[in-house]
Amino acid sequence: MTRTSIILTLCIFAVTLSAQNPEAFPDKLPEHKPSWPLSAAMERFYDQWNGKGFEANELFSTFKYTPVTGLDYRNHDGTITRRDPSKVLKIDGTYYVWYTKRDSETSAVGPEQCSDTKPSADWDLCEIWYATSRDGFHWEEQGVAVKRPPAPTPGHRSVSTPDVLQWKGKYYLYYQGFVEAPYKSGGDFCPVMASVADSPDGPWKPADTIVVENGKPGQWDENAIHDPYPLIYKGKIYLYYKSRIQDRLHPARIEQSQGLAIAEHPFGPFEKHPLNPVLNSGHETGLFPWQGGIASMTSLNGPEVNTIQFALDGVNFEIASITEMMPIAPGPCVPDAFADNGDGRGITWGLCHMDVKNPGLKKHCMLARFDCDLSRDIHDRSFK
Ligand code: AAL
Repeated sequence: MTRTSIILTLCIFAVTLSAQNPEAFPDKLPEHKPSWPLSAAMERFYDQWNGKGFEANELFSTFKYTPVTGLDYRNHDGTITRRDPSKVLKIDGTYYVWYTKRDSETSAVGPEQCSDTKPSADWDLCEIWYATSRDGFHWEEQGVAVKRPPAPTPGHRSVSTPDVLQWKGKYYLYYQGFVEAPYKSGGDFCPVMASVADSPDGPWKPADTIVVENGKPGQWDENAIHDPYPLIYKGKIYLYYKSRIQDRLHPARIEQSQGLAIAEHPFGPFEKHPLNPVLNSGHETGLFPWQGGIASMTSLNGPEVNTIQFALDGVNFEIASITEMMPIAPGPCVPDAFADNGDGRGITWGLCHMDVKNPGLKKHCMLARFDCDLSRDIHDRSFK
């Protein structure tokens, strides 16, 4: 019996079981609590089982990863990279995603060897491209969305790490605008730019304005404004972004952290929140509307790495669960209801990028789909 037929048989068995015995997969477990004394952990377990408390286990999930098809890698020689995907939008039945794409003569060669044609880092000499899909697994690259503008407009060296906002019938892309090769002067410096289009297929009218500047010297976000991530929340645009706080105890170690800037209009003005940074860990931003607040997939760096965090006010985040996530945080698929601030029901899949680490292959990234159960619909959080 082939693997496929085994899987098919198991699927048929599962469907048959549920069809014959609807109790086999109840969507709500019966109220239950044992009569014997319980430890604190088991009190929490039965509270959650019985739908009390924060139902923190709604934000527990495993993650499953599947490389996407349709986006070629040219034999992994590092000349092509696709990375830092945006959240996925579903528009008229088609899924859209935007991402960083580099197609250069070599893989990244570092700041000393880089040139106008040789990238210093994987995200140097990049453009913002986009792709569409009907199922989230098989994608078709549609072309460039935002090219590098002419110097001296920020982004003339590289535009990277996009995210997308659907607002009042228009589409906005936010991305990092590099004016020099990353690490050339020791840093990964860039402000956040924005572009607008009437259709997700463009054309995108490049904005030559910076919408979120680096912080002033001494401020937590003076070194970088990365990974812009817009969400609609309380009728405003909440733009989360990553920066770095110099770790005073270990100056050689810089910790990633995430902040928030809020605006009434997609091109700003954006006001940075006085409590920034609002997350003390994480790397790429990956957030979604959840139960009237905002949840964050906090991965890769920091003391609270690999946690799902929640803030009812979108600012004061608490750890809601721990989970194993890809080292590179995903850009979640926000349900169709994204435009009206998301329905708070959570997410079940999205896209992320995976570093190609096989020995002998040149450094670059490829896009993958992640599946999870960060949603209120399914009680069992262990995604198989
Ligand atoms: C990514 C993101 C930002 C950084 C670089 C490209 O993972 O954090 O975009 O600048 O790495």
